[in-house]
Amino acid sequence: MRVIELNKTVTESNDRDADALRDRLKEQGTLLFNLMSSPGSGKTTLLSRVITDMKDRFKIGVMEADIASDVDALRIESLGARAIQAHTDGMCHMDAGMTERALKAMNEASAGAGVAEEAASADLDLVFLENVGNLICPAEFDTGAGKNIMILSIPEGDDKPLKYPLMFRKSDVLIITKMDTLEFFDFDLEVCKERVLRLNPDIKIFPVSAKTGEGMEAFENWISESLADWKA
Ligand SMILES: Nc1nc2c(ncn2[C@@H]2O[C@H](COP(=O)(O)OP(=O)(O)O)[C@@H](O)[C@H]2O)c(=O)[nH]1
Ligand SMILES: [Mg+2]
Repeated sequence: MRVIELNKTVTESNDRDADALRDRLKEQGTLLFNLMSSPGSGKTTLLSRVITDMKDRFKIGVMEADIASDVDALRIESLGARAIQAHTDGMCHMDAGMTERALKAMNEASAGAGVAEEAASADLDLVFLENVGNLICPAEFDTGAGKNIMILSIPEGDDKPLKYPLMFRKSDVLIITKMDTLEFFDFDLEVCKERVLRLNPDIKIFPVSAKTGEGMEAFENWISESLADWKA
């Protein structure tokens, strides 16, 4: 597994870098999703199901950002997606420069595996960045993604929108996952949705279980529609 060590980007403006990366990816027709959540809420499991369900229709790449280890990238690669593990030098988020370097390294690794270098990034339809697990710092840095997705899992509780409002405000989509565990927790789905919509009336909410597959089709349809809009 290719692992890239990323230090903090020293640049005048992360927002400007993010806009430039987004424009370049749009020209290529590659849609980058920034996936954010607490550790253990189910990012890698959700991505695994998306890859299994969608890899025959779309070329998919995944960048796994963590402080250490390569377990997530290995899991993803075994499913047939292009993958790279990025280590963030202890940092709790990815910025746009780090995302750009991780993308380049992922494409170079695949170029080495027989894909021509220019074609390496241009031929991907969907790229998912699994951001570092926490609900605070990733929300503060634009990565250059076309869409921001956050996950809240049932065991984390329905009060998280009250405690970490910024991430809920910044996200285009909220996945409420581990729906198969709803009966064991005092999570009130309707109360949670109301709290989220008060912070962000435009957010789309998909309750799913990545374990049973419940609700996944609606989320995957949203991914396909978002890509069609992005390429239009
Ligand atoms: N019951 C249940 N468990 C899940 C679901 N999604 C993930 N998990 C479990 O939650 C744990 C953490 O998942 P993982 O995908 O590694 O979380 P990440 O740290 O956010 O990438 C693992 O034990 C998964 O099997 C789900 O929909 N339902
Ligand atoms: Mg993970």
